[in-house]
Amino acid sequence: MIGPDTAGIAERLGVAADTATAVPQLAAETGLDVDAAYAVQTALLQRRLDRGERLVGLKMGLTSRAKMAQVGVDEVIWGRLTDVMRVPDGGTVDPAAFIHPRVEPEVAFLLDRLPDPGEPVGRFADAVRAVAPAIELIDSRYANFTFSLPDVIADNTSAAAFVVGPWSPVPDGLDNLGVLLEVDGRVAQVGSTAAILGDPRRALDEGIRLAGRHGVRLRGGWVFLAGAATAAVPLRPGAHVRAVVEKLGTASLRAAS
Ligand code: OOG
Ligand code: MG
Repeated sequence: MIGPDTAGIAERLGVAADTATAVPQLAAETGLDVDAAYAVQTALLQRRLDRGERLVGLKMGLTSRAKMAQVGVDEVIWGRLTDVMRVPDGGTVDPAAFIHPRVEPEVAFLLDRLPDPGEPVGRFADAVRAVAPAIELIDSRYANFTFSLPDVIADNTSAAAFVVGPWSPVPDGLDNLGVLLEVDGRVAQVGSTAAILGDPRRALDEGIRLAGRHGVRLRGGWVFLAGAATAAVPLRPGAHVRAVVEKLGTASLRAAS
């Protein structure tokens, strides 16, 4: 049997992102399973590397119940971050460059010394140099922000842009810090880092394990997004967004009007 056309699907999703034009879901129609979907994601990354982007990290998706419930997919997933997706803290994005952008509050890790795949992380503080509040801007390339598990994996887990706030040394506990997402000074979402797999440190074990299955090894110097602690909210033109994580501070982003 001929497998799904990985390169063709990656091209469709890549063009959808480049032109901010939604496409219909394609996993069911093309027989894409989870493994093939990660192959599409790798081809999408290659398309970015071919035009000069650099791989700078990895993001986890659906590590919280709030996120799983919002999109109706209940498996932890991971995707790739490139330098072009990074927006400086306090920076501005053009919402017209995206299809239906949403923002969500996250915790970022700056990776340090990573164990080999299959080895336990050991001391989290050895593997992670610093932590920061972060905002992820997600933008599903599928119409109506609706997708199946292989669809969202193929679409690089809706990754579109991210902001990392000021780095801090790893605090003693990361497992129960209050998280707020504010839009124009009003609280839009409230949560806790406990929502992220019970403790965002677990997201790193999962990232090492799940990416390792596909031959991807995390690297020192990479940014690692542990996944959103709350549901995402639509990013409207002109909005000012802040993610506040207790003890870690604030990351912010503006949408041009
Ligand atoms: C999938 C990406 C999920 C997170 O933090 O849970 C994600 C989506 O919601 O479109 O980035
Ligand atoms: Mg996210």
